[in-house]
Amino acid sequence: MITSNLSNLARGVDTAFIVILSVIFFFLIGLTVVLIIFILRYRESKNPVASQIHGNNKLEIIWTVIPLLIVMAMFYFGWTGWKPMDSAPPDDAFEIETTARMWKWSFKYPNGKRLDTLVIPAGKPVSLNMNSLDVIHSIYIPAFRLKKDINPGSERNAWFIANTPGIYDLFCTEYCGLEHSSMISSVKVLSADEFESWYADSVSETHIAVKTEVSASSRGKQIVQQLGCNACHSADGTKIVGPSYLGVFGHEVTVIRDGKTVTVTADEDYIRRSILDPNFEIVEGYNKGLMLSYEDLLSDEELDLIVEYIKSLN
Ligand code: HEC
Ligand SMILES: [Cu+2]
Repeated sequence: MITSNLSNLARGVDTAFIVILSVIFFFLIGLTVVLIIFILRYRESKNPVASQIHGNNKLEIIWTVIPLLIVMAMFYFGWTGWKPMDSAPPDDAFEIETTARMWKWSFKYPNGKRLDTLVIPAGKPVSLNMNSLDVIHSIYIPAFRLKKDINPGSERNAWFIANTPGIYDLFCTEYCGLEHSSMISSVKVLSADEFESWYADSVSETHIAVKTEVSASSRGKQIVQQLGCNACHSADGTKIVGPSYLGVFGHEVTVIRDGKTVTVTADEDYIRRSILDPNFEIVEGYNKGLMLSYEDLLSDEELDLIVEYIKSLN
């Protein structure tokens, strides 16, 4: 079968694609052949005097009706492929809160689990309730033929059924700024049984795979990587979108607070405040509103680990 069956949406999209592509190829080849025949048959040496033709109703009707039927067929397949994407999710759909922000995906499950990859059961409808915190993003899972814009301030839904266990790409397909290309993640489709035990497993309560054997600062580093902070911050002194973490801790930082320039010492509270309420004070020379609060993404323990990491770079 040429059409994919990885999700309930795939066949409709592939069918429309193949129908349209076939029409295109038919005309590409047909017109090229006719062109060559005409060049040979009516070239000047064979046909020195041009013949003048004045209208032909039969031809006019034929080349109006046939293209009309062709475009109506394309419309039909396009419509039937798109319709299931626009329908309301079934009542038994598994709902996942999907949040897009510059430049990270976050998937929150009904039991509080939170991850940056999408883990779902095979053969069961999954409904993504999607929201953007900042700009327009667009979710794209090519294998499932799923693609939908996510606009800040209005929740949108996308639902589908993944048929086959496996790992598939998921990314943002709406150019959303400097690190747009790092908004890449994956979908892990598990069999229903595997999903049940994964879902019930409380160890991976959040997306932070905290390993207890390693030091606090390297666990903090892991968290910072997983949350996507490094899209905007470096650890080597390079300015990206935001200041580098290098040598911030314990130093004086000039910030704008309520329109006034003040100097503060970057202590633990300052670091915490910078992460939970980034727009309370803005580091001089940087833009307001780029960093958004991570309050709902971090536990207190994780926040402490991040502070340890930034301290360790001093
Ligand atoms: C979209 C880009 C972006 C992301 C993602 C981001 N930040 Fe920021 N961050 C900024 C900008 C811009 C500033 C400077 C303006 C300000 O103070 O809010 C900043 C400031 C900071 C500061 C204060 C630094 C200083 O030199 O005083 C800290 C600490 C910080 N961010 C930590 C984090 C952590 C930890 C994360 C991930 C959980 C993160 N940031 C994610 C853009 C970002
Ligand atoms: Cu994006």
